[in-house]
Amino acid sequence: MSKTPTPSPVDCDALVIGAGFAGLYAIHKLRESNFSVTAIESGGDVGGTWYWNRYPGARCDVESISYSYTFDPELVENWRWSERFASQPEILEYARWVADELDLRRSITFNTRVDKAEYDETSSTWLVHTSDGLQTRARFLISAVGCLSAESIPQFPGLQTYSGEVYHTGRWPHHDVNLTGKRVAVIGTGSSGIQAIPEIAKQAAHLTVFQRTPNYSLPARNRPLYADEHADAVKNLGKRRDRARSCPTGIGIGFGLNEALSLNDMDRRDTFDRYWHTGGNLFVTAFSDLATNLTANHEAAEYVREKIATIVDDPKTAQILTPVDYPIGAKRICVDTDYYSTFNSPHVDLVDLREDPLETITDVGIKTEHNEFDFDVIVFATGYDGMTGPLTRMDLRGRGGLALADKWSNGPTNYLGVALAEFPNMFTITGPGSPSVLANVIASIEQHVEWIVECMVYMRRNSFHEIETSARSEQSWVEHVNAIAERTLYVHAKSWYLGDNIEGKTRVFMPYAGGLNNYREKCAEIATANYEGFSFAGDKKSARSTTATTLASS
Ligand code: NA7
Repeated sequence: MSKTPTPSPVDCDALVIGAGFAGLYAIHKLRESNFSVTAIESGGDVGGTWYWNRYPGARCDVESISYSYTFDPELVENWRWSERFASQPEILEYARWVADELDLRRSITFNTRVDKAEYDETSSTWLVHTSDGLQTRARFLISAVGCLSAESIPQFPGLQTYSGEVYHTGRWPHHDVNLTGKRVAVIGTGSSGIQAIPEIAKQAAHLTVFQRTPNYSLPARNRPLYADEHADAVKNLGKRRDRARSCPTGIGIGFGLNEALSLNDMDRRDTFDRYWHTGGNLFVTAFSDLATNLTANHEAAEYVREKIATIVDDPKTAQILTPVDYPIGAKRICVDTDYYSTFNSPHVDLVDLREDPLETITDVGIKTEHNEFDFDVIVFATGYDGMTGPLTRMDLRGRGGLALADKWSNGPTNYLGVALAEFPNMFTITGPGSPSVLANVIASIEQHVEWIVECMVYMRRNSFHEIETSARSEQSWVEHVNAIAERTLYVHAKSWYLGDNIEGKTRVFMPYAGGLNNYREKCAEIATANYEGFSFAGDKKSARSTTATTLASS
């Protein structure tokens, strides 16, 4: 970079977008490192995903002990999860508690959206426009918007004419939704639909599920979390944290050591039985090659298909619910409580949209090619514009007014999943190109936040006021991310990982599939090499005085 623009005063060192788990830790870490910070949150409270996803049955598919911050031993000791897999209300309560414990709320503006943020090249700052009509100037823009916050309702013809109640799982109302005695439709059988369907079935007079693609779902076998498990998690925090960081999944448990086909049929089945009865999504890690070898994967898929056939009474329904045309785990694996058995209830029906496609939403319900249905309520469990949507839905503009949506029109490009060429001084926590959704997202968040803040400290120490990556660094990272994805079975299914669920979205595998451990190492190497792949600009004197001004207000 040739020019070294003079920094101008800023309102804060960093503006963080979002106050979910990523935003909360970013605020804390930035403040701890003496950066002034303002966070903008569209919701009325902290929690992000867990603030919005209030649908019946919403629950985390990562075990509570792992789905917790690890950066502060006191937080680990003083919060006691009640269940093995925490429910949405409990996780939201945890986020609220953390915000209070660390006094984070004073840095957050709630019920406010970032509408636009533009990089000012003359001052190396971001000017952020928010829905309250205010503008905030910050040296750094840090996105903590999450990967699954831009909900998607497909534009079904007639949608606007429907006169009943309409809900999306990811924007479930904050008031009570009474489904008792109602005729309810659920469209979508991904993780959200699969969690919601058994709970909705308990309330509704009649439930009709509209399925386009069947999913593999594994029993959660949720249960109370025992006191000794909590005590062990506290006592062994250091070890747990190290293990989580040095394994691909970010939960301290990697893939099994054996290849699936190295065992005879009976031993392989015993292993699958063990995982199936233990519950949770670790079933897909039972063998070392389930994510990379189609033949090995077929064995696991067949095992689950057999289970579906034994749980579901009606053979035709079982057949519709059985995935056959993609490997297990290639779409995000689902974890459920009583999903398949719900279809044995006489008041629950399944419509196979592959056989009977949805034509229109009518004023009273849904019309498919062969049938018409009346509903009091339609629930869209139709997912998200994953990974890129939360970012491109804001009007983010880098150098020369370049819009992020234009830069990413052919798929996301960035460096390490954390920084973008032409968008200096901007960082994305768990952005595309990082492990994020393929690992324990809390471990991913902690790693990203720590890396970003350390980078900012490095800049302060060296009096740099601008950091930017290059198109070349981006290209090499994107090629690396794609090369890893091509070696996995993820590319053998249509999924939101590839943007398949959003019409017109370029098909690119977005997350980094090389494992959190390898990713961490790569990030650490780059930092140690003075942030190889980035360039810095700085004016010692003015950069220092700007920081001093803003620190005074923190
Ligand atoms: P998902 O996993 O994207 O699931 C969305 C579901 O909606 C899935 O079954 C889709 O079928 C279905 N869908 C989407 N568009 C349509 C249309 N046009 N017609 C019919 N059906 C449709 O979203 P979730 O909210 O369940 O889960 C998202 C993530 O949250 C999950 O992976 C976890 O990480 C947590 P399709 O499979 O596309 O045929």
